[in-house]
Amino acid sequence: MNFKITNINSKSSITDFDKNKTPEYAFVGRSNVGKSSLINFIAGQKIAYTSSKPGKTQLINYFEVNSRWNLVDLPGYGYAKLSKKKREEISLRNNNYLKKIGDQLVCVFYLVDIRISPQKIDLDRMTWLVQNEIYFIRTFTKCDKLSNSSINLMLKKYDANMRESGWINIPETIVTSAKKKKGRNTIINRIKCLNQDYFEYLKRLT
Ligand SMILES: Nc1nc2c(ncn2[C@@H]2O[C@H](COP(=O)(O)OP(=O)(O)O)[C@@H](O)[C@H]2O)c(=O)[nH]1
Ligand SMILES: [Mg+2]
Repeated sequence: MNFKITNINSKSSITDFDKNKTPEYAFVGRSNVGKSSLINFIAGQKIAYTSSKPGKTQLINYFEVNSRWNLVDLPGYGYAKLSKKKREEISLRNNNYLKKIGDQLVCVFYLVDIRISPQKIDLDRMTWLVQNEIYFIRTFTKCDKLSNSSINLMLKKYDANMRESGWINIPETIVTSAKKKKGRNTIINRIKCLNQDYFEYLKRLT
């Protein structure tokens, strides 16, 4: 499946001008988790800037796909080498976007590195999404780094940890590797389905 990227845009915040009816899919997670790599993998072309140095993307980057929907690369959380002020600014930028955009934000892909046990910052961010009624899919990255049995073990541990932290329903989950090209079809099919639901919802509104 080839996508046509019809527009690329970077902004520090969204305004009413950015609010329209185009469905958006935002990629959220800690710095260096693999957001830009996953976006490039899904798009099938290098559109987002990737780096082995964390903390590079500090703006909200929009990629319009087939003139129909948007992929949104959000700045990463928690990069320790940035100043506290800068980190707070990024966190605020993310929250503003996520809250302001409204129904147009169809789904957040919340990225977590499959090798790392649950971090407070990730659980807090996912809780925040639930509290703000933002639908998200827990998306594990870099699964090429582990064997299949270790992947299953990490998933089980992550779920157990979430339950211990009070989660009753474990979020929908996708396992990916941009490097080994795993999970693209699952994500694309999910986006297709959600796009369909979203456009039907828009029709019902009019
Ligand atoms: N092994 C492996 N490395 C990855 C994968 N995805 C990203 N990376 C690496 O992780 C680092 C950060 O990736 P990037 O996409 O820039 O992360 P971002 O800061 O979340 O946008 C880079 O060195 C990537 O090459 C993956 O699926 N497998
Ligand atoms: Mg990035």
